[in-house]
Amino acid sequence: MATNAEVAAAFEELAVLSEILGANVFKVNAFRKAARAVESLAQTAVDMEVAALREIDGLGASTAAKVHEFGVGGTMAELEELRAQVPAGLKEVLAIQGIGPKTARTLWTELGVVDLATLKSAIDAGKVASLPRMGAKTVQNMKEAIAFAETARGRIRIGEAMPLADALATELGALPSVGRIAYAGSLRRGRETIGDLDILAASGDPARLMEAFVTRADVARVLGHGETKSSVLTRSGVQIDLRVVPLDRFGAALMYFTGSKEHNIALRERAIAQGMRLNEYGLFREDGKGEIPDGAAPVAAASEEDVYAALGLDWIPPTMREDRGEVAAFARGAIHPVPIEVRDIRAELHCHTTASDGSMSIDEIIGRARDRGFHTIAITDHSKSQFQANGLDEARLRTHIREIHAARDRFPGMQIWAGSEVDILSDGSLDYPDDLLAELDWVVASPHAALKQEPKAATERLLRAIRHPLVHVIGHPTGRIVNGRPGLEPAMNELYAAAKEHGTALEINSHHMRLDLRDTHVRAAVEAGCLLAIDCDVHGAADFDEIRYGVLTAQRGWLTAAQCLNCMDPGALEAWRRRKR
Ligand code: DGT
Ligand code: CA
Ligand code: CA
Ligand code: ZN
Repeated sequence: MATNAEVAAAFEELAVLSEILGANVFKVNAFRKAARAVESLAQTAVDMEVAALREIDGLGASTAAKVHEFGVGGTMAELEELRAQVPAGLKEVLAIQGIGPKTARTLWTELGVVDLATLKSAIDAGKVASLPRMGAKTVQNMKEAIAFAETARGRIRIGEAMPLADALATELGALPSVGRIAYAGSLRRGRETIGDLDILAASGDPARLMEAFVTRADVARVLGHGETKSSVLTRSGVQIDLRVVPLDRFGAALMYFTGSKEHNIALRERAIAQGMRLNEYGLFREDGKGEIPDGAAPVAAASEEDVYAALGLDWIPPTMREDRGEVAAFARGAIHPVPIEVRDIRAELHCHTTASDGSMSIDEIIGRARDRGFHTIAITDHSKSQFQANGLDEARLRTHIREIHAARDRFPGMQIWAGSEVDILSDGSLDYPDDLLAELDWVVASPHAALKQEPKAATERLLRAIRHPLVHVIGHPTGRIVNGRPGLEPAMNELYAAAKEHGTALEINSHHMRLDLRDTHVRAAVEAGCLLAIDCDVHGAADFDEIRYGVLTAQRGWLTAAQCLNCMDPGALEAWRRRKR
């Protein structure tokens, strides 16, 4: 059955395609609104009656009918029509940072750009620069963004891969013959980008499962169709490998296909040193001649725990399987880090309301945080330099502070802080004067502009913000966008040292487009003894769910709850906040 995320993605695609085709702005906005509305719906949209759908804010007669249509047939006729009219390669053009549907339309209709290759030739031939409103700087930015995108080519962001894998596992897992199904590979390890999806299943009727897999509505091309392995390419261009393995070998197979390859190699060496062999079928003991007898029963194979235990190891979380010291750390008896879990998160400390560029009111966002079991929320709308995000000037911020404080009476169980996501300007000064910052309960300071600064200037800029006595957290410290732009490249070690010294936390921005700090930064910051905040940078209700990606990134950096602000109890968090006031 179609999830709300799938329906929302269909509306988003309708919006993009109709904008490329030059539809009027009302129509495009109606699709966008519908996407937002469905995304933040508590019930499953396709289960609802059309009449009930029409009542929802953001849906109208036509979009409600489309939700129903999607529920019945897995697509929308209008979407199929639009897809047929727009060259498929324009998708990769649209994926370039800075190129929106309007620009894509101009490039296509004026210059005949249909994919990345034709865009590059048009740039090289000087044709793009000759378009109206297209300065040399814009073209240069476009060139850099293309070069960056090409290094990421073929890898999709985890926020796109995970919903796809979840939906697939639910769909195929519902077949009566399927005993177990799980995703493996880089997705299970929580990497920020995914090359292809690796799905494992145990089934009493593999032929039937494979048939169901290769004939799914979402399949564009079947790359392979066998008894135990099949591969397909989805319409959105994602490769999915499905392997069927015996149930009593599921653990060994899951370990093998989860990887990483480097982690597997480290385990195989450990097995050999203990007179055993490890492969995708299990852990086997060698005979006197150093061989595995044909048909030998494995020492362990059914579960991952069994295999790790037989190797003298505690079970290693998939997010830590990168051969970065985890095998030694998890040797039986060693004290190893217990990585943080989503359920440990009890506070959201970076979010936006309708006062700047969020879609929720103060009360709605607090209510959503409370419903998640959070005890604390800091509302941090944008500061004045973020005019395109409707950043607040000083007068508006003072009013906003009063309104946020007034909400405390309506949510007696919650700790509610009036904050700001204040811009760190290019020289490291902040976008509000200190006296105003001092009136705020909570200050997240983030870089948003001048993200191509030289490393030295970037280091000075961020250090100045870290040392500022009124700043609690540095938000998305580098400003990078996954598969989008590299962001600042400061001397990270200097930042960690200063953050520790000044008691300023560094953020792991959970949004799958950001994941900033990234996994390797987190690991270094943890080792340096820094405190980290894991926040969702909530703009809409659905953003609270981005926490899973932030937590995966944190786990990859070996972060434990003890070093994370969002895991503190309310009293400890309040005491920590007050140190900066
Ligand atoms: P990706 O797809 O590029 O994001 O990265 P992975 O890690 O998902 O890699 P993939 O899809 O090529 O293979 C899935 C897992 O299968 C990988 O993490 C480990 C295992 N694997 C694949 N090829 C080999 C190999 O040659 N040796 C070993 N030891 N393991 C392998
Ligand atoms: Ca993979
Ligand atoms: Ca694969
Ligand atoms: Zn921000």
